[in-house]
Amino acid sequence: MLKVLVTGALGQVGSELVPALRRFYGTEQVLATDIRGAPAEHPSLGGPYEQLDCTNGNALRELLERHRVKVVYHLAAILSARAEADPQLAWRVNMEGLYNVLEAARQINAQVFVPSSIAAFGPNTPQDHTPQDTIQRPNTLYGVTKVAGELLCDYYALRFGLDVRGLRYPGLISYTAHPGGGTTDYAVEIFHHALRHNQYTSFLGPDTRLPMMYMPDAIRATLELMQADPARLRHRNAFNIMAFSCTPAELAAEIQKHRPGFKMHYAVDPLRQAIAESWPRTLDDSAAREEWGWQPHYDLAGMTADMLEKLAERALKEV
Ligand code: NAD
Ligand code: AKB
Repeated sequence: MLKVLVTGALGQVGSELVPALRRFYGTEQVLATDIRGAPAEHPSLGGPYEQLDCTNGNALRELLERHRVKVVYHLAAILSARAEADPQLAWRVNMEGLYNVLEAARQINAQVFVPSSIAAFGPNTPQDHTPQDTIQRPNTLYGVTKVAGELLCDYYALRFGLDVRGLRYPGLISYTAHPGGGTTDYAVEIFHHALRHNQYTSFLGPDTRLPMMYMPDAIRATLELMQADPARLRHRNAFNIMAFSCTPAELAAEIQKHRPGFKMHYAVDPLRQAIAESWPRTLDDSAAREEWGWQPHYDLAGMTADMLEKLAERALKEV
């Protein structure tokens, strides 16, 4: 059986990817790791777990060899807003961590998944229907590490034949774990505030349009890309994907259809607003559709209805 290792498994993506991988490969086949010690309860627990700092190349290599790992999902990263607060840490985790993963995987010939982001684009990238292959001159440290990471993955594929694949995730919306310090976090926070307080103060302005995706679509995209026939993949790495695109005002209006009393306020954070304004508004994801059959299932309305329902169910269980 294939043995799988996930780095950064306690984060927003890992909290849903680890259970999905365990359903697919079997619980004992998937080793969840994170720099944090195992918390008392977490969706990524209930199976093998080890503490691992991905900037420690020796520890990473030792773990991959000891468990005879065949596939690595490398999720450990410092996201956009946190990276601006501590660029040195972000460089170490996002670049040294990625280099360690690629090097260790090369030595044991493991398959690797590496997420990139819409942050890999910058202010002079075409912002509407952003092409798969286009100008990438981001002005955030997070974006710089994402572009460099995409290039490093391409290099390992070309130079060493490593089977490394990746997606440029848009803002991800989910109810299982809280987001880890990004610019699109408002689109998750708004749901928690809607249910608890019936109001939310957005740190992005009302008309700030960004590409988004509901987590079930992101997890399915990840698994589908990793299973895709390599002969059909012309890009392999850094595929544009999106499900829908919305502004804070449009998301609030969608929530109001379910909760008519919901009130939206705005207190714009200049740092995160500037980051958001440097990113695409919509993406052209035709390469993903053509090369491995990408199709989103959730639009803004479907995602909103499901988020509100799932969060309300969870709140009832907690009472
Ligand atoms: P997150 O911040 O929620 O989780 C990252 C995890 O990495 C955390 O659990 C953290 O403890 C761990 N970590 C930090 N430093 C580490 C280290 N040195 N060693 C090991 N673990 C470490 O992030 P996420 O949202 O789960 O993102 C996963 C990946 O997807 C990242 O590459 C991110 O850039 C990318 N991505 C996420 C989104 C999104 O909206 N969530 C969008 C685009 C791209
Ligand atoms: C962030 O906002 O930093 C992330 C991302 C889009 O990469 N959610």
